[in-house]
Amino acid sequence: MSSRMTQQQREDFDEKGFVILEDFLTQNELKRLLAAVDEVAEKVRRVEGLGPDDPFAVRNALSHHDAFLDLIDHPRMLPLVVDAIGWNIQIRTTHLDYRPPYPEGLQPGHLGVGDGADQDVGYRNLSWHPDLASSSLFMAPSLDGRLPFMEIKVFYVLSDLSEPQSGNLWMVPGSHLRSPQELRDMGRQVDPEEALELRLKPGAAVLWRTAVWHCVGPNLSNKTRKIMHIGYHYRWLRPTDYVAQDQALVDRSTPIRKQLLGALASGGDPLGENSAIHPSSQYWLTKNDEDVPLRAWAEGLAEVSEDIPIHL
Ligand SMILES: O=C(O)CCC(=O)C(=O)O
Repeated sequence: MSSRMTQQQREDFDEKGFVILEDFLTQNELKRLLAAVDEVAEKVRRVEGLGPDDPFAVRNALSHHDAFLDLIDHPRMLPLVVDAIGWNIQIRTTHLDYRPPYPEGLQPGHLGVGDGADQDVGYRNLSWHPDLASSSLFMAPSLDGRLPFMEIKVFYVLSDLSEPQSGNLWMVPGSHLRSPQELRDMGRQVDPEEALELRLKPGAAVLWRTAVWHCVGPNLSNKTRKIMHIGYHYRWLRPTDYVAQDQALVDRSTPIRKQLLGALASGGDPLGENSAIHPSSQYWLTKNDEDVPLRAWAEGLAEVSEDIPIHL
């Protein structure tokens, strides 16, 4: 695999809205991530007073364990991320979802409609949705009613989701090219023929446009669903998970990681050189290339990958 998407991957990304990478994580990476999930799960249960069979989600997961942090600039994934969305990015969210098998007797609703007892007791993301389309987020429709391209996520599968109804992520291929209003008009009911239940083994990754309509199916298996989404968006948008990351974390990070953590890698004045009279947020329009080291990195990568494929 080269440092950029292959032609097939690019077609999948543009037309279906996602690229599936089976066996992406090594066994060692997977083992470390699963150990981290167990460690964080114990902490969450303690803090939130949850039992072992309760589902939970953690946001800003990168701040809870270095195994999660290391995913944000994963050396084999970052080139694909930058190829997909460019270098002017930061982390929007790092999301761990932990979903044990449904308790006996809990009835799931219709797929993607969110009309069941499972939705009522707090299982999340059961309704078909594109990200960012809620009326309290993206309020002005674009000219053609479709969501502009604002972000991508990488979905990492940590537990076995190769069987149906294991809490799989469902997607409607190509739906990023349709308008969120169409989904609302459909009463959020998607013809199952149009939808795809991603059946993936531990270690798989999916690079996806979050404008794709998606939902989580019920977990009727006997295995806990353990997954992560790492969301990347443009630096001039506001992240979900943080206003500013912990300074000690930023201080111990590489320049590229600092950028991804939403910090200014140079440590310069966030309002630019003339902050008193003509402030110009460097988070919005960067004048100093040192604040966005991914730019030079991406340019170097583009030169290298013209001749020499970098094997993943
Ligand atoms: O848990 C998942 O895989 C999906 C999460 C989701 O739909 C969301 O955060 O918007």
